[in-house]
Amino acid sequence: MDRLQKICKAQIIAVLLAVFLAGRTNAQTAMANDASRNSTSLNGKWKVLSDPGAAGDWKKVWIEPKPQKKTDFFEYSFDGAPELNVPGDFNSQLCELAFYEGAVWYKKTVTLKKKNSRQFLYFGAVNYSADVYFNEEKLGSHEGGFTPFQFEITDKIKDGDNTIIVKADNRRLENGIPGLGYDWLNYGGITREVKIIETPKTYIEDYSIQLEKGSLGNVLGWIRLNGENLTQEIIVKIPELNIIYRTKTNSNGYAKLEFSSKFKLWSPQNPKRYHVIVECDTDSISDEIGFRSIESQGSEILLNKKTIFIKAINIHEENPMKKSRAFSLDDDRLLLNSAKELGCNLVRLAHYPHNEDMVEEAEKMGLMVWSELPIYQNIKFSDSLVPHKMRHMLQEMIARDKNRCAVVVWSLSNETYPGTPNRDKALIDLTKECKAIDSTRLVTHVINTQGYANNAFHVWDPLYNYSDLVALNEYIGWYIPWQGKPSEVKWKIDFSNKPVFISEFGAEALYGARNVPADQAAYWSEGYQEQVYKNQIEMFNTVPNLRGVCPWLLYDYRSLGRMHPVYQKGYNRKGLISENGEKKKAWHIINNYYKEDKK
Ligand code: GCB
Repeated sequence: MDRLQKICKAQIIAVLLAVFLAGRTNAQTAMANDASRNSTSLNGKWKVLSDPGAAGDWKKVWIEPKPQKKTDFFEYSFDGAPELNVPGDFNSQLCELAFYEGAVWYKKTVTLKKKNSRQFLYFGAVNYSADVYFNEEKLGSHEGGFTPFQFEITDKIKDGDNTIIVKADNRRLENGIPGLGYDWLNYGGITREVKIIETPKTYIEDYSIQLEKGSLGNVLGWIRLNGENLTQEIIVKIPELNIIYRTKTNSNGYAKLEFSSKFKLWSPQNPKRYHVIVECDTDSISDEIGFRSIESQGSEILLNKKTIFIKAINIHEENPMKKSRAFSLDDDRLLLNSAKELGCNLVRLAHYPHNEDMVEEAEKMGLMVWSELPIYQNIKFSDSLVPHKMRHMLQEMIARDKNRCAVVVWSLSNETYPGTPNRDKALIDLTKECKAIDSTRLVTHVINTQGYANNAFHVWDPLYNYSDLVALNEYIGWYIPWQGKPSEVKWKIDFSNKPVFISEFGAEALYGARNVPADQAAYWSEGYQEQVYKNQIEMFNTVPNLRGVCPWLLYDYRSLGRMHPVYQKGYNRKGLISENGEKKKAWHIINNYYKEDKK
């Protein structure tokens, strides 16, 4: 068995194990490249019943009996229920659900026909967990609010009306990922698209087509078929390069792909993508794929073998104008155009995988993507289910975006704490797993445990031994006051030969707070925030091996813990832009910094 086959097998075993142990996660991992499949959209209005008393399970609301006798009644009904738009979070659509964290039952009736092909019910994401019923039968469950999943419904479809009922539950779980506490709004519901995807009986379930690590011309990948007819000839075509590559799948439906060409490489300056067609006898699928290499070498980050300085911005998946979770192309473009205007070459999509189109749009626009798992702050690593949930989310994140060359970083965790029982083992195992599934990207952990005293930083967390970047969050000037001149900060970094990336820094400011003291944090003034940014930029010159920075963050965003009644009003105000699109003074500081040519 070659290495790629082993990786593929390891992936399957990991998924099966996670399914077995996590229990709740028995949905299938979504097929690759869902967007190019024949599908019937189930977006639009769905009937909903909110279930704050958690009564729906024992009442079995997925079964909808109608009163037969005069004395019959049932204490629930979707008839007459309000409707919500899918995709979309429920919090922003019904004012009584504004801060709701619990179950909402969704129902959609769809007219279908039995067919000779295969049919899959596909969800782009449901936050946080989903129980899915089809014609009163439970298909299964999924846990994790930010990745796609599917169920095969080929044999369950009836000619005529078919009913889909979904329990979407965004209750926080002690052993959830994220756990109980996080600094963003917990938008719940069917937050991404829903559709029925049709495929041939034996279809191309998954494939990986990217450059081999360190190579500028050699593609190393694999393909996997699903169905009865697993041994088939495979052809990969890239017409623009006259590539017609042939291979054959083995009895497991698996084939390794390896070919070379002289690619025009994808980069922020030239976000070139090629039309790629993958064919077998029974199926054909097309994609737009870019080719680039990303590596860290000593203290450098190399894109296509050339050193690069990362000019990044943190983004939450929220449309600030609509005050809702972002999901549409318009939402994505609003955020990404703002990142471009700021002068960025990378977007850190914090702190969970954002929607699929966001990644694709970033790729088209020449923005590199940092994709992250919601392993955020206090995770209960010692809970026996948590490592399996982590692996499952990792596997789903990579499965969806592995052919997006824009994704250059898999970020596996943010601000976890070394003292947390089982943290190190769980995250080290996860890192190994990530590298085994995808060896082509940088893998990182983001950490905020460095010490800052007497104007000196000590960066020491041993998790950095397993990270390609020393990615650190520091809020000097906001949560921690300066302890000397920014230009004289001293550094002791215990991992001296790795690129350093300041993944978060910043300060809060209310847009328009200009005629107030700019030297006192408690006035939330734009001037104070601006000064923090000026100081930070001075400090950047002191950081050894600094290879990129990433302000926290692009837009002010909703977060319940931000309770100041005058300045915050439920918003984290560290945005460079207000929720109404107004640029704060600090925006210009970073914009100018990013205009400088940095190597
Ligand atoms: C952090 C977190 C980010 C927070 C930010 C803040 O370190 O990573 O999610 O929202 O600080 O504003 O405090």
